[in-house]
Amino acid sequence: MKITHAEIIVCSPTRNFVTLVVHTDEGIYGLGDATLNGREMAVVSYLQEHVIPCLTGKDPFNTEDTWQFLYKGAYWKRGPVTMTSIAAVDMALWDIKAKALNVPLYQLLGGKSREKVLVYCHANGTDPHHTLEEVEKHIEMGYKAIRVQSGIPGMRGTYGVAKKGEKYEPATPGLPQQYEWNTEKYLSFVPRLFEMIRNKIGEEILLLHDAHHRLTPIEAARLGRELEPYHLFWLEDPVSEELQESFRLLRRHTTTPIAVGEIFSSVFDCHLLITEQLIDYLRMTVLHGGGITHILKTAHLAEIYNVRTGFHGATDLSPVTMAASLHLDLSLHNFGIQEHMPHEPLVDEVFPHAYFFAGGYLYPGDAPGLGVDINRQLAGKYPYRPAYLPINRRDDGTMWNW
Ligand code: KDG
Ligand code: MG
Repeated sequence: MKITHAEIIVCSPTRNFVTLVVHTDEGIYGLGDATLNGREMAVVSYLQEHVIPCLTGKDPFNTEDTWQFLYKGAYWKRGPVTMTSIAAVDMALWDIKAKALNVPLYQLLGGKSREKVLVYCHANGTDPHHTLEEVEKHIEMGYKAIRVQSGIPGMRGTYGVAKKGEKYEPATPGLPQQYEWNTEKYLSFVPRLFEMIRNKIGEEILLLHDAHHRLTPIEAARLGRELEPYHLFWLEDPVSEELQESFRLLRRHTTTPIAVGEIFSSVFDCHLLITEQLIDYLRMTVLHGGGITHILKTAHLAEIYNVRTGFHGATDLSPVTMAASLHLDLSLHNFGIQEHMPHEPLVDEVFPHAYFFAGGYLYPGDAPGLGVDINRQLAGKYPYRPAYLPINRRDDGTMWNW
């Protein structure tokens, strides 16, 4: 089998997605997600100008060699644009291989290690009362694990919280929206929020929280320690990820489990975190972490050090990534949990898929390959719209992590 050509489909059915379609001389094609939220066209250009011309004539079964060709061959290794582009090709090739062999992808990744994939959803409220309502609503929907984010009294908006009644959507058309940040108000509020939620719902539901890179290590240590009585499943992105060593300080002070990695591009962003056992869950995804080929290696390293996976699954990752994640989730021994932020119905229509949700779990389905397709005609009706992630500033105007 040979790759004949590849094409990129950019569409915006409620939000932007970049999809790579790799075609072969046997008529089988594979899909890869290439969406880098807020920087979409950089990946489009990288693929179009520098990657697609090199794919023609390659055997799509040689996933390892093609990965190394694109990684080593670029000379400029790593970085989100490069690794997202490589990931898109890698996903598409694994999709082709599994389709050609007429098996669901998980069969090529070790088969089933479990029957179903535990997921967590988002409960985002404008205030603690609304947040509790959202938690209770999601418990009724069958979720067994819930990420809890709440508006903070005295602060105008915070990470993860939309206006009441609206869905949370970080990327917005136009120039970046500005949010405000106050560490002191946040730190005194969050433990009280979790105390209230635990008192109302009891111990059974798993609770998670995302600090979205905003604290210093010692501030994060205080938060982790004060949250201990409420037994979080994880505290995500407590500090900025660039400095792996900073997790040593945090780890010394708290038993609250730590999750990190949705912005990681490769194993070299987390080798220290894994080998020193500074984290409990790795959030690096197939999409931004170099594809199935590279995630497999990273997850296997993590397994040795008792670090489990918790793949990023926000709505800016297309159903192609969700499918790839679910095949990995089903097969990796050290799977922990999968994020599930359901796409809008229109997105599911543009990307018809075999995976489905039932009773707090996702199932990848048994369609050959990834089990996702793209409806080109429908996608064509929703052209790309430039959109940005928000930015964040402290009360005095200092730029902060969003
Ligand atoms: O594009 C950025 C989002 O994917 C990110 O803000 C979502 O933090 C996030 C999460 O945990 O899902
Ligand atoms: Mg996050």
